[in-house]
Amino acid sequence: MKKIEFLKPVFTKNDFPKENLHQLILCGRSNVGKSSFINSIFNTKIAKTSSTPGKTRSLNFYKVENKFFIVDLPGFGFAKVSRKERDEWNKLILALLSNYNSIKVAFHIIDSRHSPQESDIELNQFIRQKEIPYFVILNKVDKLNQKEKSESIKRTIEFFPELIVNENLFLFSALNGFGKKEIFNLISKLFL
Ligand SMILES: Nc1nc2c(ncn2[C@@H]2O[C@H](COP(=O)(O)OP(=O)(O)OP(=O)(O)O)[C@@H](O)[C@H]2O)c(=O)[nH]1
Ligand SMILES: [Mg+2]
Repeated sequence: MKKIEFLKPVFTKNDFPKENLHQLILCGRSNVGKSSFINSIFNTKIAKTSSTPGKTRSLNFYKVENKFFIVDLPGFGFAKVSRKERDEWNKLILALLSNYNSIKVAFHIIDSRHSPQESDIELNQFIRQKEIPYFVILNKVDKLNQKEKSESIKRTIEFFPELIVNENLFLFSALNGFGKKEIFNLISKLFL
């Protein structure tokens, strides 16, 4: 398995790592399983997860094989975060995506049981506007049967017609590892 280490939590622009490595950015609504994604893909418990939304409160930088960063972002759409904290996060994420000089790929994680929400649509538009290559990952498919998996794909493509299954749209379960091999191959192809 690949070596992953937790580099540091980032709360302000000045804390961004100086090392100019490529970045895989994990984004999506709170509680969709962004931190669990890291643990599952790298067979580790390095990322803190919680059944209570709002667990990740900083931009958490992980370094993989000394080759690239994975950046685990705080989820959006979490009502209990104060306005001030949310504004700070937004500024920080904007700084990460806009100014920080290195190649980035975004993994937009969505709960496969639900339609994309307004905030997912905004995120999709934002990523596209920044011309960041991105992939959508429908997580928690362990909760779906075959028919529901197909429905989840169909529904997601209705919102984001540019998506094609197994090209830039993947089914995944951090719980039972469904789709893990495909996503691991994708990460290897992109960064390793
Ligand atoms: N059934 C199931 N549960 C999952 C899966 N992935 C994550 N979870 C659960 O969903 C909850 C949220 O997971 P996290 O990984 O903390 O989610 P997050 O997106 O990092 O959340 P924030 O840090 O709040 O943005 C936890 O209770 C996880 O155990 C999955 O594939 N299947
Ligand atoms: Mg998290």
